Amino acid sequence: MQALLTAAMAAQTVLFTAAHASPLLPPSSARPFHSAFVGQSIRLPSTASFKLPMAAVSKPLTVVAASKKAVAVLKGNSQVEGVVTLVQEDDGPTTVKVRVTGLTPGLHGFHLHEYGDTTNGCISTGAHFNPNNMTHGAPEDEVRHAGDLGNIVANSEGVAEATMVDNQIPLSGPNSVVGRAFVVHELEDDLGKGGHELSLTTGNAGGRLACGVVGLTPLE
Ligand SMILES: [Cu+2]
Ligand SMILES: [Zn+2]
Repeated sequence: MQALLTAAMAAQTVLFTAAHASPLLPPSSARPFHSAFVGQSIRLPSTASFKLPMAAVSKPLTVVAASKKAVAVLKGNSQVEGVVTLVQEDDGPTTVKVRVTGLTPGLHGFHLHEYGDTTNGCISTGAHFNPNNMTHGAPEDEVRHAGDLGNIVANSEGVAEATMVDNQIPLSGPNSVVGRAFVVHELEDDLGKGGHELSLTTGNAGGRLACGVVGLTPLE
């Protein structure tokens, strides 16, 4: 027992002195050799390593600022409700995922309206978002409102699910749709081709069943 303790203490002393002694000894002998090398080799990497951190810093900042995600929770004066999520990478198209429940089976007009104002229900969200002064159309038409996203289709359970990719509803810039509102309608949007007096303004899609304001949400 005594022997073990002494051995352990001795081992500790050896480690201790070794840790202290070794850093002290080599520098005094190595210094004259190293200083000449270190002085020269540091100059080249120092300019290179100055550029690298700057590139590494500016790149992630650009990526973080360019990716945007938003959500709209749709509600109204009926059983109809839903959630819409929007994601945009850089200046690319916006991917819109929609899930609405409580609908009658079939087609329902689905648009982005100009205002995120629901003080008087979905009526106060205004007309279709139309920054380029166009007439109403289908999402794939050249001539359309930016907010024209066509129809969503409800199944026999009254559930409509859709994924849309669109170039006219960005989440940043002058035509950003953040702060505007999605509206789901009572009737089918005729996409401007119904011949009704409302076809070229609203697609004659009828009443507004539910709406929700687009707001930014964390990227996850
Ligand atoms: Cu609408
Ligand atoms: Zn429209």
